[in-house]
Amino acid sequence: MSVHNDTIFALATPNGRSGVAVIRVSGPAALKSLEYFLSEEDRKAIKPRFAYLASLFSPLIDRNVSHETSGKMIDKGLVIYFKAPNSFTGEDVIEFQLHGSPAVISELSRHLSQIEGYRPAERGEFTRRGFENGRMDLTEAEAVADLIDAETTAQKDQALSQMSGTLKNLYEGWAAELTKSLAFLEADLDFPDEDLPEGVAAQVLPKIQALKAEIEAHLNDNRRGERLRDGINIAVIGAPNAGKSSLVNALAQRDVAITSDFAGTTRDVLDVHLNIAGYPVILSDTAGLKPELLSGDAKNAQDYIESEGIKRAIKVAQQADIKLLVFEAHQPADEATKALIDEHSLIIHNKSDLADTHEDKNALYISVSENKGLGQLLAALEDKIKGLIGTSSAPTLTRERHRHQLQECMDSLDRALGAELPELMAEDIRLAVRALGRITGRVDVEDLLDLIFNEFCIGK
Ligand SMILES: Nc1nc2c(ncn2[C@@H]2O[C@H](COP(=O)(O)OP(=O)(O)O)[C@@H](O)[C@H]2O)c(=O)[nH]1
Ligand SMILES: [Mg+2]
Repeated sequence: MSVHNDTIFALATPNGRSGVAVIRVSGPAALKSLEYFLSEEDRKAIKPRFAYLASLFSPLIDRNVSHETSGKMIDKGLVIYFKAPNSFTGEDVIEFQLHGSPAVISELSRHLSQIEGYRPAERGEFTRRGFENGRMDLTEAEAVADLIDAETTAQKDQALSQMSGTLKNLYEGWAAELTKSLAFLEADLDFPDEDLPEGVAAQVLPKIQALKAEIEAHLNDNRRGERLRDGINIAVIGAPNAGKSSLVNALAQRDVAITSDFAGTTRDVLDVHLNIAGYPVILSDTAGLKPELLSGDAKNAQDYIESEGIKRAIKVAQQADIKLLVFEAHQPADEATKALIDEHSLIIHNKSDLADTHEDKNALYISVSENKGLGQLLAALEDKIKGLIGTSSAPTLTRERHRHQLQECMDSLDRALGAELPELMAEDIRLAVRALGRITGRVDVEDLLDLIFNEFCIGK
């Protein structure tokens, strides 16, 4: 049964004009909306989980309109009834699919707010009710938000997998295993002696050790789930005039960054969001590296701003998941940029049109202005991204929140392994189970809920 007394409603589709608008109503009094807007005949014909075409009328009970306008048609559309508990929220839900007209939407919303016990929904409130009524755990609820925010296929796939319970099953499975060990320990707790009984040690310790290794492997995933959710940071770094901004524009396929022959055109870091082979990427254009500007005092405002830009460029380079190091093919390699070469960088020689030889085997030769080599560059980037994210289908944790609790769980298991008394071991295992329970939302999460569901839009 639902834990809420009030009935909420919201437009579930974007505001404004559209072909269809969906207005959702959820709560114990959801069916009352049918009494308000539908003829008795239509109301009686409605069955759960069947779409029913009906005319909606402004209710006679509406005191804010004159007598002539009550009973006037609001719109004609589909009505779907989801009977509790078989709905997204676990409560009675009515969905009105009407014409996506601002006038229709505002008229229906106004009437809904006048029904007793009805109020507009808050952000994520439908999903929150689904969680509170046991329709999904927290990781699945978080995945709903991720799915709605997903801009690329890889993000969508990850969200869908989490939404269908991959993380929940993993964490609940671990919690169940620990609970078994706990039961075993507790059965043995009456042992009077100080030492851990041998049977307990033999049964429980290997299990905890194995589980710890499994959690550790899950944590050591190179942050691939979080990277996929938040976007992969790629920094474009190089000397002034190497063609960094031109490259960013070419990859973005539009003029986002200003380019020119004047060294020092790009001052601040400029971020562009891209979709590379289904992966979300944040490409950062940066100021050209000029080591001399970083050392001495700035002589003028111009230099000061540029040196600030260079400091930022270096910071972006350090934090990036991947670096595109841009050199000029016809010039000696720039030392400051060369110093940044590592396993996370791609070496790019731009302006290949100006160079006679292409002899650096580790580099990609491109010419942005002649549109040469960009296909290879994209393919190389895709490989790097795949190397980073991995193509494994193992469940990935997608939030720092999960990571933090798993770390707590590991710490407790460590203590459990070192415990000398069964009581203490049991207590630490209990703490480890709690940490897992906080991820799925089974324990201690009241204070977290506002934070989690505020990420949502209204109507979800
Ligand atoms: N010849 C040639 N010139 C290029 C190429 N790519 C960029 N440029 C030019 O190099 C200059 C500097 O480019 P810009 O993108 O502003 O360099 P940044 O300072 O590294 O951002 C501009 O005049 C560009 O038109 C290229 O592939 N070949
Ligand atoms: Mg630039």
